[in-house]
Amino acid sequence: MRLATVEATPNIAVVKYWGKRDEELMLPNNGSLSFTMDETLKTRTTLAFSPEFKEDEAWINGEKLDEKALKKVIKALDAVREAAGTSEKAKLVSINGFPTAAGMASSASGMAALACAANEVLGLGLDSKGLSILARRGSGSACRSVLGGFVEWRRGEKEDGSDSYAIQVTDENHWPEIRNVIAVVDHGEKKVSSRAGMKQTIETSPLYSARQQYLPKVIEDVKAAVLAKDFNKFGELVMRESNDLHSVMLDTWPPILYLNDVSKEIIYAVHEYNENAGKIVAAYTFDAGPNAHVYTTEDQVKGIKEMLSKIKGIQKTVVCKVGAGPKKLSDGHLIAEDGSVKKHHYDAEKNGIVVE
Ligand code: 2P0
Repeated sequence: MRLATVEATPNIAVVKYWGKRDEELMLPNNGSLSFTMDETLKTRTTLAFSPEFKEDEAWINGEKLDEKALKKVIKALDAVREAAGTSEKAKLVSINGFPTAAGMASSASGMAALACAANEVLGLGLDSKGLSILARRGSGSACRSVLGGFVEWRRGEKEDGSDSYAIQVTDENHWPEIRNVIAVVDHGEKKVSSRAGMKQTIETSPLYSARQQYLPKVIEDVKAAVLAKDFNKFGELVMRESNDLHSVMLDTWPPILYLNDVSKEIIYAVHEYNENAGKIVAAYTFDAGPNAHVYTTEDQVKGIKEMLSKIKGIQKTVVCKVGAGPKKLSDGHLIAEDGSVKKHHYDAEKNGIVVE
């Protein structure tokens, strides 16, 4: 048996991926931009391969995956096996090093960790481009989490997906003051999955094609604002882009509404906060759910937390910095040498992953 353990972190997009041009290869209709988060929200994954394993098995947050959930993991493992030219079955054990109640999607960090662990354990020798393509096969947004800092997922033009991968625009030290104040509004399962929702949008939203036309310019403008560290410009572009995404979701038939009344309160409160500041110092962005990610700078965190504390319905706030990307671990494996799953859990008080 061979194994490797990697920790990866989620990324929060400021220009969003929504819609595929190829569902099998997970190729997007548009490019996207994100910041990779720091270890506040890490996912640890141990991946093992052995000719003795009879079938693929996976455990996430201590629970063995059922057939339906396992399907997504097997699809990612098949892409790994294809790259490695092996038919060996795998065991995957993964845990989020943050409260599950944080309401954070972990598919990006999980699939990025899987790709990086596969690279190590099977000796694939992939560079960041190869890793990004492999992670993309597991989940589109995961292709951005193989890199730290500020990341661009290039749409690509080729049918085989060989030019659709993420590149680092700036590393985590370029704009170290950037923070993401996450307002956890709801941690329940979403009603419509991203995968189903984006498909439905492409099929039914008349506004979607307009979005596709102007996104390339938005991407260039956001990149320029980040490179110039111009928060005022960055913030406006980010909020307008989030609103645009949620407009096409509402324009979908039947409509998809991820924002709830608390999300809307946050939107109004951020605009009021900026108005009082006389410029844009805080910028909300929402993914496929009601939780707000308020991008800001370090000096504003206290004020923003105060502002959010007045809104009823926010369960907690979590503050993240920009992170450096995945990390290989030499110990702390979640699988023992005999192939059994080690006892492990997340300790909220110590804010860490404990392996017995
Ligand atoms: C993003 N989202 O760019 C956007 C914003 C949700 C809203 O990427 O089907 O979980 O696995 O490729 O990556 C969510 O989509 O979907 C997503 P699949 P994924 O972050």
